[in-house]
Amino acid sequence: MKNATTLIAAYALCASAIGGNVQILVLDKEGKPVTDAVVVMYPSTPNASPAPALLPRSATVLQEKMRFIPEVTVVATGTTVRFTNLDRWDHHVRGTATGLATPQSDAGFEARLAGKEEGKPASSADITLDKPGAVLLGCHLHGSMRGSIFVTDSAWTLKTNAEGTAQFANVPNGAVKLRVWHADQLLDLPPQALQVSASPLNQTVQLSVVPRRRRI
Ligand SMILES: [Cu+2]
Repeated sequence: MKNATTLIAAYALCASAIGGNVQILVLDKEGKPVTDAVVVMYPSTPNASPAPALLPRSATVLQEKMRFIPEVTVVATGTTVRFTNLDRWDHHVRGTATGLATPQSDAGFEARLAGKEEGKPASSADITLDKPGAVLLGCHLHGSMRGSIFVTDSAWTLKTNAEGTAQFANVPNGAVKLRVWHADQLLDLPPQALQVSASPLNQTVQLSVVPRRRRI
């Protein structure tokens, strides 16, 4: 009898660990899919991590042809991000914290990166981001350069793809708080509550803005 109880308990634990597949579609104000929106989910089982992990252990943001590449980077709190200047001219990168998570924060950073000389390694700066929230990237020398780093406190965080979707597998069953962030969405969207079960869940989130087009 004791064994049977243990078995049932083990099965229940296992069943609760198997979650559902969740797809979030982000649309702009006009109903078009939005690429590079950040989708954050907070499952009610906070210590359940996605496998394989969705977030990188480290990240690199290049400055190349007057752009930040990638334009949007998502990292976990505490991750070190390397800025590397591949252009022949200098960049003076700045990061400014913004958003709900750090409204009063004066956290920010600057890095002057010399232009790359032929045959020499590119100059880099390593910045550790230890506060959750969005960091807007800019350059003191080139006003057109825009980018962002979203520092997340949830292992369940993804950028939307070219179709505007973020797909999460095996999200723990139960209540999940959903948050969507986009650099052009200045007024943060209210978080949504989802109920995840074994059956697939599709949710659409609409921004109240039309993100500006990236200059080619
Ligand atoms: Cu620059």
